[in-house]
Amino acid sequence: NKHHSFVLWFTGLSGSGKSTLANAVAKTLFEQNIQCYVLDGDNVRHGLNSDLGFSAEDRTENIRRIGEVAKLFVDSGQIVLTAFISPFRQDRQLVRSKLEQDEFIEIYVHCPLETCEQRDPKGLYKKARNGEIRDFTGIDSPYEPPLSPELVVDTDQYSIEQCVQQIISYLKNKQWI
Ligand code: GGZ
Repeated sequence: NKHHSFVLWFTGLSGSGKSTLANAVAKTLFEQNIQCYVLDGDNVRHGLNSDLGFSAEDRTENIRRIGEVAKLFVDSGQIVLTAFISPFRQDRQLVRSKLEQDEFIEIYVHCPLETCEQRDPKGLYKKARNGEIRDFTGIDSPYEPPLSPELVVDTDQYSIEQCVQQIISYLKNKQWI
């Protein structure tokens, strides 16, 4: 059962819904007997990248390594979903440049900062506003939105289920799944 291998690269602010979406898309793929794997902060920043923090340099190195790992997955014939803020355009472009056309699907998880800040599931925005955390994306560290992503999903206007369907429809339309 051979299929096209690719990376679904989710990018967006903390609290925009990247991990939730990536895991929901993965669940839908599993239900169709399509194997895939989700890379996110939980399995990468705590392991492979446990030496990295949130300075611009460390974020760039974080994304570079994740890009290399994603490429290994693609080379091994897998579908991989990555859920990292990946705030810098140039860093995402570097990952794209290491993969073939049609192997890098950039998904901009769009959600206004105000909404992310209201959600604040881990209380990190509050800490960033209080000055307890420095270099927090959207507060005192930049986020550069994609200029021409393959997909934009809006988690402020649409439900997770609707966003998942948008992504699945895109992949079906390409006849990749
Ligand atoms: C942004 C931070 C920070 C700072 C800790 N800035 O909502 P979360 O908690 O679960 O997701 C955020 C995660 C971001 O890690 P990434 O590897 O995705 O970032 S990057 O792509 O920029 O390298 C947040 C938590 O880590 N976190 N400190 N200062 N997010």
